[in-house]
Amino acid sequence: MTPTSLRSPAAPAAPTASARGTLRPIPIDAAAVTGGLWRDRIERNTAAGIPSGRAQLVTAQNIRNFEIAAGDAEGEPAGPVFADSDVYKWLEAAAWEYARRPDEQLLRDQLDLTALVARAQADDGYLNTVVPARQGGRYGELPWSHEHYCAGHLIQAAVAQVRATGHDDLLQVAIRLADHLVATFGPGKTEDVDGHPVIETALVELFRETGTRAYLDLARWFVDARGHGILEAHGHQPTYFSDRVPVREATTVEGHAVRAVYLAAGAVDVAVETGDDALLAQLERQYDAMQREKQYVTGGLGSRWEGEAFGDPYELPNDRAYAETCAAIGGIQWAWRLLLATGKARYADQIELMLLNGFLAGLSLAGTEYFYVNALQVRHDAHADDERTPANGRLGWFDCACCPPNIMRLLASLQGYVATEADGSVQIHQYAPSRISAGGARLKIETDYPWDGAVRIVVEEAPGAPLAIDLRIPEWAEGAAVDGAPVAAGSYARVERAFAAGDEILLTLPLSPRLVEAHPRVDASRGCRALVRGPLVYAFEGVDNPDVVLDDASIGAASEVAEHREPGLLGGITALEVGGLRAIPYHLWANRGPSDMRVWLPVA
Ligand code: FUB
Ligand code: ZN
Repeated sequence: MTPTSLRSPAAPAAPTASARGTLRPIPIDAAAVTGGLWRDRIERNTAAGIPSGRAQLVTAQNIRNFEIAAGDAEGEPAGPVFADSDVYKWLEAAAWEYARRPDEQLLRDQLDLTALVARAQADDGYLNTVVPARQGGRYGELPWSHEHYCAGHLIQAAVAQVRATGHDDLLQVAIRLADHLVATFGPGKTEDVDGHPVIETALVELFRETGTRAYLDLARWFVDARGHGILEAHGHQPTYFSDRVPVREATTVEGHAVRAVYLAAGAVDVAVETGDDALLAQLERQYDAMQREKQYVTGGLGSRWEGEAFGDPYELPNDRAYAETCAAIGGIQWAWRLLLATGKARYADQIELMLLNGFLAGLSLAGTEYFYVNALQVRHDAHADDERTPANGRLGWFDCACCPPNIMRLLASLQGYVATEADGSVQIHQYAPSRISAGGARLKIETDYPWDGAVRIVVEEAPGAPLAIDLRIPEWAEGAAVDGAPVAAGSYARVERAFAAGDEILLTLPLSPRLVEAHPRVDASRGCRALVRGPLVYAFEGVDNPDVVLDDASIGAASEVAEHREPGLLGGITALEVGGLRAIPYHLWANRGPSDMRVWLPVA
C-alpha cells in the first residue's frame, strides 16, 4: 500500500494560488486539536463513530448495492436513490481520519472499499448503483435521481483520499466520472441539472486537485444554469430546488435548506476561482439575509418539515423547527469559503455558532447516535410520529442516513477549520487546546474554552521574521482583552512582532451568561429569552427540572443567572440557573434519556 504520490495534505477546500481570497487554509496535518470538548468528540468519532458507520453501511445494504453493480452479488439495490452518497461520505471521513491519525487497518478498509467502488463503475465513467437498476436508465429524472449529487460526494471523497493518504485509487475513479460528466453535460450537450447540488463544489475541488479547467467550467455552468426553468421543464415547482431565481440574482436562500447551502458553497468556489467578484458579493448578501432572517439562535438552518426547507423571513417555529444536521454542515462549508474569500470575522463567528450548537446537537456524547432534526423545543408528552422527530431521542441510523456520515467527515477534518495563513500572518479562528504550524511558527493553544474564557497562545517555534498573529474576537465578546489591553469585538485582534520561542499571548474572552431576545417578527419566540454563555446556547431540559412542566415555565425579565461548574456532568460542563430553572448546553440535551426541552422561555 505505497502511496502513489506523497504530498502535503491540503485542507478540504484548497483554493488555487490565483483564486480570489484573503486567507489560505493550512494543510490538514498542520493543526491538531489536543484536548477539551472537541478532542473528546473527535476521538469518539475515531473509536466509535467511523467504525459503527462502516457497520451500518453493511446493515443498510449500501455496500451490497456496489457488490451488485460490480457483478459480485445478485439482487435489487436497497435504500434511497442516493444510497451511494453515504458510502462516499464515509470514505471521506476515513480519509481525513487517516491524516489525523494514520492507522493501517483504516487505510486498508478504505482502499478495499475503493476497489469495490471502482469495479462498480461503468466503462464510460458513469457510476451509480441504484438509478440504472431501478429506473432502467441514466439521467431520466435528474431533479430527483441524485446522480450528480452522488458523483459530487464521490469526488469529495476522492480528493480527501489523495490529499490525506497519497493514494489516488479513488481519484482515478473520480476523474473518469468527472470526464464523463464533462462529455455529457453543459452548453450544447445535455442541458440539465441535478435537483440536489453538491457537484458544483466537488468539481471545483477536483479542478484544484488536478488542474483540469473543464471541471471548473462545468461547475460554473451548473451554478449559472439554475434559475432558468430547467427543473420546471421537468414539471417541478422550482423553489424547492433553489431554481426559481438565478444564483447571481438571488437575494436570499429558499427551498430545501441543504440543497440551498451546498449550492451557495459551490458558487463561492466558482466565484473565487473565476475572479467573479459580483457573484461573490451576491453570495455575501444571501448569507447576510439568511443569518438575519432565517437562522435559529442555535445556528440551525431550515424551519420547515415540509420540503426540509427554509421558511419565509422570520418563520422560525421552535417545536416544529427542522434545522437538519446536514444543513448546519452545509452552512459551515459556505461560511468557511466566505471566510477564506473575505477574511471577515463574522464568518468565523458563524462557524463557531453552528459547530457548537446546531451541528453538535446532532451527535450523542457516545458518538454513535444522531439527530436528523434539531428542534428548539420538545413538548411535554411529545408524540414521536416520524423517525426523524427529536422526541425519539437520537437514533443509531436512519432510512435516509444523510446526517450521520456527514457528521463523521466534518469531525474528522475539524482541525482544518481552526486557523489560516495570509502573508506574514496567522489567523486563529476557533479556540481549543491545539497545536498549529503556520506562518513559519509553531503555536500551542492552552485553554479550557468554551467553559473558560482564558486562551493562552504559546510560541513554541518562532519564524526568523516578524509575524502577525490575528485572534478572532467574537461579536458577543464585548470587554475582551489581549495581554490586558481591551480589543474590539467582532474583528481580529492583531499581535505583531518578532516572536521568540517561549513568548506567550493571553486572550481573555468574557463568558458572562446573557439572556438574548429574538427578533420581534419571530412570533414563536416573541417576548422570550434564550440563555447564552460565550458561544454556547443553553437549553432547559425536563430531566433537570422535574418539578415543572417546561411548556408552562417562564422567567423574570431581570432574572439573575448563576453558573456552576459541573465536572462530573455530561463530560464536564458549566450549568446555568435562572429563575429557579436549570439549563445545560443545548448540544448536550437528550443524553440522559428522553425528556422535554426548550431553548426560549417566555418572560413573565
Ligand atoms: O437528498 C439527500 C439528502 O437527504 C438531503 O441532503 C437531506 O436533506 C435528505 O433529504
Ligand atoms: Zn442530513
